[in-house]
Amino acid sequence: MPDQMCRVSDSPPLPMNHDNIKEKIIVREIVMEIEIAPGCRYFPDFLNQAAQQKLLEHIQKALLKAPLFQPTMPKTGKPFSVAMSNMGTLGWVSDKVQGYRYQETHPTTRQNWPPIPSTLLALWDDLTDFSLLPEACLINYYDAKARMGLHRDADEQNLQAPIMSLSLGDKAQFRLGGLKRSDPTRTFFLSSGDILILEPPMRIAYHGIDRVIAGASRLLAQGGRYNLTMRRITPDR
Ligand SMILES: O=C(O)CCC(=O)C(=O)O
Repeated sequence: MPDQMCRVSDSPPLPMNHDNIKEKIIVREIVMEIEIAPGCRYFPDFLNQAAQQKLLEHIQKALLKAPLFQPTMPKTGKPFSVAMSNMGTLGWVSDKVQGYRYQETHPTTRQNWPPIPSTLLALWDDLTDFSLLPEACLINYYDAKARMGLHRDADEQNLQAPIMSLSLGDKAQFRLGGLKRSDPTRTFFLSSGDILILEPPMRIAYHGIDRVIAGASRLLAQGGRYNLTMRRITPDR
């Protein structure tokens, strides 16, 4: 990857300053941060094995309450290959009739989404400079055939807030473009335990997942990959 900046820090993460953060995932003593482009910060291998396992348990617990569903494309109704669910006060959904949106409830169960685990809020607090906490944590599940086409995340009212993405399980080829769909793209792999942050000016950059490498990780018994993306939707509340 060209133009990388590599920052290695041996100091512990910043202290938490939000009352609702009770549990904290312990990561590495040495944290590597790579600036892939201004506004795209990559933390390879950030979560150690125990932290990945803990996070997986949080996801599994959330999915008992809010099972994975298969979103469909606006207008065509074509199903996504990625299965999804959410944690938080708001969750991202999509269907043929109403299209892309955030809503407070699961599209099938009609129940509120389970809360975002405090351990994830703590990571947001540690790694972003943003003063407001995320309201949605989208859970993407990729089996070996799933892909996510080039797109940008622009359904949020708050486009100043970063998007923080965590990868668990099989590694995936991530494609990062620019602010225009026609801009050149580059690819790199996201492996289990990696964190990626998109913030202005890359907050609304095009990106996607080209492919998942089956069998790259043994974290998930069934194989595949979970990706969590935490988003702030509203400007303030
Ligand atoms: O799976 C990933 O790493 C990317 C997910 C993504 O692009 C999204 O949820 O908008």
